[in-house]
Amino acid sequence: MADIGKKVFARFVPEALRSCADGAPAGTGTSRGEGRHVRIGSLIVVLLLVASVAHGQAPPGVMRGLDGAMMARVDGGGFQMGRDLLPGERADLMLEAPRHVVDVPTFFVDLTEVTNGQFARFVKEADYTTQAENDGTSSVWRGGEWVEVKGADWMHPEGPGSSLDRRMNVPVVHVSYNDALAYAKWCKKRLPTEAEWEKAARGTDARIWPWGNQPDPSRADCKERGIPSAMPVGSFPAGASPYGCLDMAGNVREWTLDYLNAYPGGAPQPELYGKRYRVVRGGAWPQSLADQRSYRREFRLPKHHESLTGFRCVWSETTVKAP
Ligand SMILES: [Ca+2]
Repeated sequence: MADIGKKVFARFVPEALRSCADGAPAGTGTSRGEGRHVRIGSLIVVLLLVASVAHGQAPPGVMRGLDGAMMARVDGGGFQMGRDLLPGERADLMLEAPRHVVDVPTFFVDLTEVTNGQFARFVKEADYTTQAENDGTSSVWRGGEWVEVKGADWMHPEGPGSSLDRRMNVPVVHVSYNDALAYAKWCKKRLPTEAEWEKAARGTDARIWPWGNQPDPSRADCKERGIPSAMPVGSFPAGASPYGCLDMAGNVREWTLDYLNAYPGGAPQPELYGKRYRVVRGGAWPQSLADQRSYRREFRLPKHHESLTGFRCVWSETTVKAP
């Protein structure tokens, strides 16, 4: 534990110190007054880190990544992944069964989805062009259906005429799996494995949603809540996971690192499983709370991009490459 603390400290704290000196990370739209609070908050985090590492202890549970995102520590150990089949359910139609224990090494996970402000900084510094921009078109969820819109991309979420005005703290969308990988590589992080994502969302007590086992529309941007868009990240603090991760139910659904494959003991589905689809998790704002259960698995082709899917990143001492 002490080793990982020192290595994460070495990698993250210099950037946190720069953030203290420079103010808030670029693109967050923070005002001067808010910037002072960010600087004070960052300084407190850094001082806590210095104190804990100086005493040879593991770092506290939250730190700042190279992209400015705050990250929560998820201690290594086993958790219950997936769920059991209910009476009458067909195993060959249920991607999320059977429930099984997965041992996950310690990692750090973004508290929120990657925002437009953070992605804008990446695009500027890396001179990056997304898949949707190259394609010249993307899918927009409009009026309860998918519409293919020419000119829709991360900077124009509803197509030409739309913009990121007042949306810099809203999750970036119209990003493919490969776009998400590129962002993660830029800030020396990676996408979460499915197991990491699910553990960050539901902890170790096999709960259904990040906050517990009761469906509660006040805790997520979901269909039942009735908000017709994604919201600024962290708008539902009562929906935090056991590790403090926000919007893991709803807002935008999130790419994970893994291909869609059967769980141990799961029924074969040759038309779905294999090196084809990447898993997305958590559901999006037009989806019901049932679709936002933390064990639920959706999947998309890695080149896929549309207005409801974004991502968050993780960092760990162990190297994990995309399968
Ligand atoms: Ca989400």
